Amino acid sequence: MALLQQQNYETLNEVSAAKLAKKLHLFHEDAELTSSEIGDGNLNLVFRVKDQLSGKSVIIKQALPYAKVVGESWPLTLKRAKIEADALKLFRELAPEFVPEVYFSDETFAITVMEDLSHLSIARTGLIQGEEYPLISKHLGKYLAKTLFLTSDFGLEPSDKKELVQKFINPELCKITEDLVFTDPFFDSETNSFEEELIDEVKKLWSDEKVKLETALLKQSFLTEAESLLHGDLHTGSIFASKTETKVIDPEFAFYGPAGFDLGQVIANLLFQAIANEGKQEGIFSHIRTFWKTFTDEYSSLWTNSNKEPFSKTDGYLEKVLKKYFKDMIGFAGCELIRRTIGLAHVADLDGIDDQSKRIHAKIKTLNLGKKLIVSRERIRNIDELISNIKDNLK
Ligand code: SR1
Ligand code: MG
Repeated sequence: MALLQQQNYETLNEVSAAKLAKKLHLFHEDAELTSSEIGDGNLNLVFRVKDQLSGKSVIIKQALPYAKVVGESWPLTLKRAKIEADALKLFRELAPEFVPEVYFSDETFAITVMEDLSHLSIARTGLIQGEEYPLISKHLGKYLAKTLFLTSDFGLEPSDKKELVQKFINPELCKITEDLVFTDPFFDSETNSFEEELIDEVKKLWSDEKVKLETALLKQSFLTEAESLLHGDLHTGSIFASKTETKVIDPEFAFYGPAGFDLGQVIANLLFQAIANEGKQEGIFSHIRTFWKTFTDEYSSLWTNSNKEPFSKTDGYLEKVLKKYFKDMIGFAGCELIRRTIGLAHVADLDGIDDQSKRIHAKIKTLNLGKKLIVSRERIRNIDELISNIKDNLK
């Protein structure tokens, strides 16, 4: 097939995706391949190619030169496919049990060929349907302890870390987050989208100088603090799960940023479930506790056993670092709650509430909780205080 000998990008379709898989010798030459486009995200094409004889299958993901969620009017760099493939490979080295294997990637065609995880469900969809993932919080705590510690100045020699910072410069995708998470929802911007019943609450937010000041500081942290290689978009739509397994996918937003950003996205996206369904609150709070405890236990053990920084044995240093991550996590979670409620790219947890008045009520709670977390992040001292603050806000 000519595809990979060409110099120029071309969009795959179901037929050319299957041909590509054959050309890459991912299947036996007698394989009977079927191919279907299964992408339901905001940005990319995703094909599953399967051999009907052996049952073997792979995923071929291709970046489009624009944001699918908006259309061709929003051009987007294809370089993100290389960032994603490189990040998947690195994260798999660091936390193999939680990351799919990459079989092949090509920068020109913006494709990544990887392990098919279709025996698992997208965590957001599963959670909405009432599935339970008893190990997801433990797994995510371990995954983030490893990826955040081992890519930081504590886990790497400074020159190795700087090489990675350079490799993962990702200005266009960072700009999406800078705008859609940290800016647009706090102003009357064209990208925002919300029900008219929310306008009074939204106007309150736009005129809340305290929330805006704290959000500006969180945005500054996102812009300037190259602590660790982040996934950068770690919501429950970027996680495949079952009762026993958890896999983190889609790191196209990866870049060096503040560790608390990934941590905060995880807890905010769990919180959408607690807000949408009161009956699930205790279960979600328990997940958030487990997530933070596992993260701090694993991170502390890496700190003790694998730290490259001579100051790491200094009394109180680890505690200071974890305290900073904790307060950043809370603030970034607040921003994520707000942006997924009134900005661009909502979540099905809230938008899927059919009853209009329940949905509006849930969204108002989300906005208020988001604001509360942003402004009180410095005062909340530990995970129990965080949960009790959240409970008070969801009453
Ligand atoms: C234009 S991209 C919109 C959102 O989709 C991605 O998953 C990120 O969350 C981004 O903010
Ligand atoms: Mg994504």
